[in-house]
Amino acid sequence: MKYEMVIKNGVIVTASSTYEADLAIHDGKIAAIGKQLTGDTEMDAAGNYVIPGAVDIHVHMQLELPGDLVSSDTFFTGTRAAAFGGTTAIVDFVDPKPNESLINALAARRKLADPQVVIDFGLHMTIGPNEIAKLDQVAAAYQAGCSTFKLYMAYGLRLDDGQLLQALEAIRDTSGLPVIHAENWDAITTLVKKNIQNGNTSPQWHPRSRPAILEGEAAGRVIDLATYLGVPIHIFHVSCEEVVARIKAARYKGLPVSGETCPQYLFLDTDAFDAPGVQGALPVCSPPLRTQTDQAALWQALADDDLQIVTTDHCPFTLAQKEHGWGKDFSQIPGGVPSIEMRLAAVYSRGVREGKLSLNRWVDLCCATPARMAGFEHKGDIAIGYDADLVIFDPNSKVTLSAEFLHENVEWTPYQDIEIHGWPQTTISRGKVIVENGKFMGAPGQGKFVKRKSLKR
Ligand code: DUC
Ligand code: ZN
Ligand code: ZN
Repeated sequence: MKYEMVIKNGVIVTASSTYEADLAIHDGKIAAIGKQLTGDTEMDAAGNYVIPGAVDIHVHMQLELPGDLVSSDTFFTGTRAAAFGGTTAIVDFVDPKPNESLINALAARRKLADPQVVIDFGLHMTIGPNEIAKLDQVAAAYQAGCSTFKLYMAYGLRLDDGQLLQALEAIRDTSGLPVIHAENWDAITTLVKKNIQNGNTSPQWHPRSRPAILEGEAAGRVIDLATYLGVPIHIFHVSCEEVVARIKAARYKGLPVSGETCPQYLFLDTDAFDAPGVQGALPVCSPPLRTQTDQAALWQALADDDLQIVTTDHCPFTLAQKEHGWGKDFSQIPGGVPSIEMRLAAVYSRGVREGKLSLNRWVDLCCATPARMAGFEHKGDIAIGYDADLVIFDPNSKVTLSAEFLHENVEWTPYQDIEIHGWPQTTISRGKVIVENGKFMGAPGQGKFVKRKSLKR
C-alpha cells in the first residue's frame, strides 16, 4: 500500500521503546510502522528522533485577570509557538462567570478558541466558589469533554477546605480528575500585607511571601482531603522539595496522587528576582521560583517518578503589563512566564543530554503521561490508529533562546541566552506538517477540541 506520507529512517522513541523504522501516515492517523514503507510524500528523518507530539496540559491563553489584564498569547499565537516547540496538544481552562452554567461557559471558551487554534486542545473546568452551587453540573461538564477540574487553594477563585471537600467529592462521583493549585492563601496574604507595610515592596519579597513550606502544607492538606474521599488528584506546578516529599509519601502508600513541575522551576531560581529594575519583576509567577536545591530535587523527582509530568503553566504578560504592577509593589505584578515553546527541547537538553533522564523518560514526561493523565485517548504514543501528531526532533541542532528566536507573543523570555542542544525540525498535527525547519505552515482553526475522558492511570 502507498500511504499519504511516510517518515523514513528515523529512530522512533516512545515512553517505552527506541527503534529504527519507517512510519506511515494516512487520514491523519498513524497507519503503519515498519521497513521500506512508501508514500506520496516521503520525509527523510535519518539521524533524528521521531517522537509523539508533546502534550502540555497546563497553559493559559488569553487569561483574563482582574484589572483588565489579559495574558498576551492568544489561542492562535500561543498554539503557533507551541507548534514551533513540538507541542501538538494543550489543555487550557474554562473559568465560568458567576451566573453562567458550566456548559455555557465551555461553549463561550470554545467560541474564542476554536477559530484560532493551530493544534488540538482540551479545556479544564474551573470549580471556584461560585461553582459550589453548580456541582450538580459537574457530570454534564465531564460528558462534554472536560474530564479534568481545576481547584484553586489560592487567589480569588480559592476554595476553603469545606468547599474543597465538596468539589472533590462531586468530581470523584463523575470519575473526573481534580487538578490543584496548592498554596496556603491565608498565610500568604498575611505575609504579603506585613511585608508591604514594612516597605518591602521589591520582587525579592514575592518568594519570601510565598515560602515553600506553605506550598508543602497546602499540598499535604489537599492530599489528605482527597485520600479521605478516595479521589485521585494531580498537583499543578510543583516548585519545591516540600511538595515533592508529600507526593512521594502518598505514592509510596499507593495513593493515586501525581504531580508536575514546569521549566521555570527547573531552569530558574530566586536570583532572577535580584535583576535590576523591571527585569526582576518579569519572572514573577506563583508558586515562585525557588532555590537551586529545589531545582536539583525536582530533576531527581522527575527521574524517580516522584513527579510524573512536565507542563508549562504558560502565561505570559508583556513588559508593559509587568512594569505597571512593578511600579506599585510585588503583589501587583501579574504572575506568569512564557515557556510553551522551549519545554520539550529544554527537558531534552538539560535532562537527557546531561544524563539526568533517559530518552524514554523524556518522552514519558512531556508526551505520554500528560496525554494519558489528561484523557487524550489517541495521543502521546506512536502506535497504529493513534493521531499522527508527531515531531521529528534533531538531537544535534543547537539553539540559543531569546525573545527574537521564540514565537510567543511577548517581547521577553526568562530563558534569554540559555543554550539548548536539540530542537524540533518538523511538527506534524493530525498528519499535516505545521512547522518545518523554522517555517510555520499551519493555519488558525486547524486544531480540534478533543473531548477527553478519564483513562486508566
Ligand atoms: N500562576 C498561576 O497559578 N497561574 C498563572 C500563572 C502563574 O504564575
Ligand atoms: Zn496555578
Ligand atoms: Zn496555571
